[in-house]
Amino acid sequence: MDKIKEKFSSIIDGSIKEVKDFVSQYGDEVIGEIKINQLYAGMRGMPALICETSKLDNEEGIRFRGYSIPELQEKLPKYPGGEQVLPEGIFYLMLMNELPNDDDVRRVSNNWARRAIVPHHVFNVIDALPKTAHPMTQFIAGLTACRTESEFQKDYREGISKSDYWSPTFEDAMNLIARLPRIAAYIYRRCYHNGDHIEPDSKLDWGGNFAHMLGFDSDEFKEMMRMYLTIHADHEGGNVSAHAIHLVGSALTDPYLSFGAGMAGLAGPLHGLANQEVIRWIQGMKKDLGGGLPSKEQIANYCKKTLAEGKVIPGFGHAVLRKTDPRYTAQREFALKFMPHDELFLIVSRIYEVVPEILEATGKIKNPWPNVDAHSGQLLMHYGLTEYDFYTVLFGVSRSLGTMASLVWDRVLGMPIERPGSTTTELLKKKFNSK
Ligand code: CMX
Repeated sequence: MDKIKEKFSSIIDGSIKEVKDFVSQYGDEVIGEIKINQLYAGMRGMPALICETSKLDNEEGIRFRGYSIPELQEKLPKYPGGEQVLPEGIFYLMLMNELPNDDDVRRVSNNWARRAIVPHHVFNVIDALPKTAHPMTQFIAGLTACRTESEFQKDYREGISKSDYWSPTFEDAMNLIARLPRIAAYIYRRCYHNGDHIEPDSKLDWGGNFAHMLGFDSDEFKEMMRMYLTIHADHEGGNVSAHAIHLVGSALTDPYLSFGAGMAGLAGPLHGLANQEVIRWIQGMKKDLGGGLPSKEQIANYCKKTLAEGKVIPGFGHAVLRKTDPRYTAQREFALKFMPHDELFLIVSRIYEVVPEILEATGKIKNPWPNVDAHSGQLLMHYGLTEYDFYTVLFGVSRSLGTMASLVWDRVLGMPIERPGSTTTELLKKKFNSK
């Protein structure tokens, strides 16, 4: 057993007992009520899931195992000589519920580098798709093709006991995380660089190596990638991608297919695909206005036009958050430091000054503030990663960190198959009309 797994296995018995004791003591307590309008409104605000890795506060934003993004920027280990924290660290924290030290993150990096070999048929599956297929289609095809390697699926067929499910899930989760950058980079180079692929550099960290395989070798881009992969890692359990992974995983589907289900959710424009939509929307605005830095008034008019056409302004709003997303702020701080005069950054900043007031004036939008996707494309465009159809794949690579740590915990805690009840409008009407 490798050192990370050994350490993880040493903490799980205590956690299982803690949860069992808690549920047996407080299992009948009530934590909320369900209103009819919540059933018709995407279950907003309904506490219905356990997700140990992170928790979203509507005013403050995300906390990973209790730590906010600014706190983690202080506390997590950084790449030697760098200023941005390593995504390996946030994974370690979410998995172990403990802050890592430098050795811990180095061990995670090395562990993933050892696991990173992608079986050849995965590339063949991707190559069978036209290059014009959306990168998320190729990503889902590639990562689900890795299922041939699933330890969980193999052990289940061989009759593994329930209490050991976590172990092959851990193996699959670690292998999947390790392999995703290679699969993603393969798609990127295939679609946009004539299939001129770049071999991994196993001496680099997970994010640095990903940047390298994409073809971006500057230290600054690597730092940006580490930050990007860290802040997108998890957003509690109820968002579409995390929830889909948990839900599908609850049927004891292996981690590869479960993660594929989540990525199908991430590929929706109201969720992760919004990161590409933001850049598409800004480019549409620039085209309409003939280029250059649009004035506040021009941005306002373009927003109003978008709304009048019955479309959303991508990158703004959130189902839970009610303030500027701290993931937006982290990216803005990075841009202020490394590219304060970049024209697209100036546009993104101006949009931030204009859009909330316009959205607020509609009277129906609960959160007029920017979310993570309002900023991420700008950073990538700055460094020349301009093929925005690819952006959601980057989000997906990062999202593996939180969702795979969660899935391992689901198996540790023996989370049962998820099966909420549903009702019909007819039945509800009968119940309440008779009152
Ligand atoms: N532009 C225009 N209208 C918006 C809007 C926006 N950015 N955000 C919300 N609205 C609208 C909703 O479509 C809804 O309209 P109807 O009542 O006509 O259906 C109304 O305002 C109320 O919505 P809400 O309760 O404030 O928001 P929801 O919880 O329903 O939806 C979200 C949240 C993110 C889907 C929505 O704000 C949105 O569509 N934003 C733009 C897309 C986006 O940036 N998504 C990325 C989110 C982060 C992520 O997952 O990556």
